[in-house]
Amino acid sequence: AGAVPAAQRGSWTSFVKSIASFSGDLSSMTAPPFILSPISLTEFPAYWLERPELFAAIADGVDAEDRALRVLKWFISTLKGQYTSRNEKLGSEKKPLNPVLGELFYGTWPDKNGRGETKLLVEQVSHHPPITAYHITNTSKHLTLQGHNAQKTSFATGSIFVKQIGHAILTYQPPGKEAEKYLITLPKLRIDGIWYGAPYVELTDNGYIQSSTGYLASIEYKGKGYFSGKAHSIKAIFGPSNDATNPTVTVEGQWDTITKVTAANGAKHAKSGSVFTDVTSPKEEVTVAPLDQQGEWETRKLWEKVAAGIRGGDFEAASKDKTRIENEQRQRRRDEAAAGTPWQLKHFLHVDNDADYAALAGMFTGTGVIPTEDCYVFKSAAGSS
Ligand code: 0T9
Repeated sequence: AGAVPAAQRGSWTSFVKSIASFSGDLSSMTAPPFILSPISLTEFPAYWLERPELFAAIADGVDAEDRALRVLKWFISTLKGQYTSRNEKLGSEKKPLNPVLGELFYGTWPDKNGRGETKLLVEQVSHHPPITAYHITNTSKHLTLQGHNAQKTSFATGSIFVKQIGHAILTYQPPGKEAEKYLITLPKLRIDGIWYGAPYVELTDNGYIQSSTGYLASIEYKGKGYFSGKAHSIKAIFGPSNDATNPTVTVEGQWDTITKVTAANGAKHAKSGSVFTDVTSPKEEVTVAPLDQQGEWETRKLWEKVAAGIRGGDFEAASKDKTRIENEQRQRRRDEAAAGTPWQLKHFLHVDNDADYAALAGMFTGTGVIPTEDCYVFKSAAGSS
């Protein structure tokens, strides 16, 4: 196996074997050093905003159909960052740091060219199973994205299959107008290249973006050897959700480079043959406060020594501080149990079923059964959701 350092081959083989005989929470498994990433999963929601101008541009849509297409455009443009950036930055997909309960990540993208400032807030709302909640706002454009993420993993034929649990809801609410909402469901992942120690993500199956204004984008994800024969292929059909057989716009191509439009006669806001998304230009990483201004629960401060150890090749130091963090967490849980005072989430509220989710999901599943899902909703400064 080319990518695995000679000294770690044995431990990689046993790691892969243990993945194969196990399904559930991969995040808690011990992996060999070469595959460890210094980045915590609480940082991942930042991928949503790495093209801030496309997010802001949703608010500039001239009508509901135009805005729904802009939501699809922004969404597809986030996929490259979400699913290929560890390969680009770290050489392969790597095992992220497993966030502790209450871990926080804050960031911003500055106002530029009138796009407005965007703020990101992330909280690890569960440790077992790991669940990450986030809230992203561009106040001047009246846009909010809120969601949560968890994963269910299984192993078959040499690949890891990841079902994403959770969803995102985008809200556009200009003052004095009724809120427009979009439910975004998340793709499934297949992680290939594991035997070689060079894992990478391919997306599979379907995803949906359902708007409260009645538009649905049905998205199909395929890898090499399927409809276009190319890796990272995507096909999205878009139109009124009550008329799925007559899409007004079809978008096809590669989510990590370019997608193009095929528009039906009735399409008002898209032209056949035009480029829909192009993510070949650089993206814009989130701005985070310097370490000396971060609180002890903030991701980069909390994992400072572990990350430095991983980056600098001092895995003993990394592992020592990781053990310290984990022991502190265990002690904290014991103390909470003894005192009968469970951990309080700082920014989110757990709800058994979010009404927005149920209403929007009910619009496209068409089964008459309204799905339920555990949700985390943002607590505003006033303390309500
Ligand atoms: C939400 C994203 C998610 C998180 C990651 C599966 C994965 C953890 C979750 C789904 C983001 O919006 C998008 C991208 C990548 C996903 C990760 C890829 C990955 O491999 C990890 C899992 C937990 C592992 O670390 C498995 C071990 C790894 C070393 C491969 C052998």
